[in-house]
Amino acid sequence: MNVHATALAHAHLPDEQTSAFARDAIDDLSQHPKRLSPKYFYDAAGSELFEAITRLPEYYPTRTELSILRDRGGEIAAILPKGAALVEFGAGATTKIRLLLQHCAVAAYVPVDISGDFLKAQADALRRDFPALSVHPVTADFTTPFALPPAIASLPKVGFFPGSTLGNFEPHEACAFLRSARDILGHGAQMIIGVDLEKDERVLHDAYNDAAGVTARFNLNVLVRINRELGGNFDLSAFTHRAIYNRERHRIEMHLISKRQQAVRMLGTSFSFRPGESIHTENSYKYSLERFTTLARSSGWTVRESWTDKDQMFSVHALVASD
Ligand code: AVJ
Repeated sequence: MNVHATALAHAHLPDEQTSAFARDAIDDLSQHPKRLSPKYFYDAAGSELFEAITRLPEYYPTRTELSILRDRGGEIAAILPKGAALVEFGAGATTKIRLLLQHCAVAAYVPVDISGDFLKAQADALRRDFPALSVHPVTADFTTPFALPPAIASLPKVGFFPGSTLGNFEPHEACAFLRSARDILGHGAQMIIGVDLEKDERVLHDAYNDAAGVTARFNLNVLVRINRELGGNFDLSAFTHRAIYNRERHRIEMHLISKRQQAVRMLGTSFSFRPGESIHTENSYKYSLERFTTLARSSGWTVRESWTDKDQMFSVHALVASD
C-alpha cells in the first residue's frame, strides 16, 4: 500500500469524510499563510475538549448564553408562532433547545448536523422527554443547502443557531449563511441566533488563552487528528498555541506556531515550516449590536428583538425574514 492508502485504511471516519479532510488539509497547508479549517477540531476528543472549554472560568460565552436563555426563555418563546417547527443548525448537545422547548408549544424539532450517530442519540432522548414533539433529524452539512423533511412542510419555521457559531464565518460567509437559512426556512420564517459581543480585549484574550491550557490542547488536537487519520508526523511539542484579538477585524484569531524550522509529512506530501511560522486555525468574530443588525438586514432578515446579559457580554436575537 502507498502512504495515502495506508492512512485511509487506518482512518476512523467514513472514506468520504476522510478524503474531504485529506483534500482540505493538503490544500490549506499549501496556502501562504498556512491554515486549517476549525470544522476539523471536532472529532470525539475535540468535542470533549470543547465541552471542557465551555466550563472554564475564563470562557464566558456558553454560560452567558445559557443564562440569557434561562432568564428570557419565556419571553423568547412567547414571540414564536404556535405549533412551529424549530430547525437547529449544527445541533450538538440539546441543553439550549430544551430551554426553549420548556416554554413553547413547538410541534416539531429538526436538528441538522453532519454527525448522524450523535444526532440520533440526542433525538431519542428528546422524544422521551417531550412526547408531544415530533423529532426529524437531518444528517447534512448545514453550511450548504439541504432539504427540510416533508413532514414539517405545512408548519411555520423557526431557525435556531446558538453558540455564536456564526463567529467562525468570515463576514461575507455569515451573510451567505443567513441568506441560505432564509431560503431553506422559507417565507415568513423566524430565527433565534446567539452572537458573541465585542468587549474588553483582556476578557476576550483570556477566554481563548485559559490558564489550564485546555484551549491550547483543543487547538493542537487538529494536528493529533492529522497524525492519526491522515498518517501525519506532526511533533506536537514543536508547535504552540497562540490566540490574539485582531481589533481592526473584530475577531479572535487562533494560530499554531512552529517553534523551529521543521518539515512535516502527511499523505506523501512534505510541508516545511519556518521558526515562528503560523497555521491559522480559527477566527471567532465578535459583533456589536449595531454591526449584527446591519449584517442581518443585508442578509434578508429584520432584527425583531435582542436580549443581552447585564454586562453586555453576549446577545441572543429574534430575526424575522424580510419580504
Ligand atoms: C464554537 C466557534 C463559538 O469561537 O468561541 C472556543 C470555538 N475556539 N475556544 C468560539 C472556540 C476556542 C467557539 N465557537
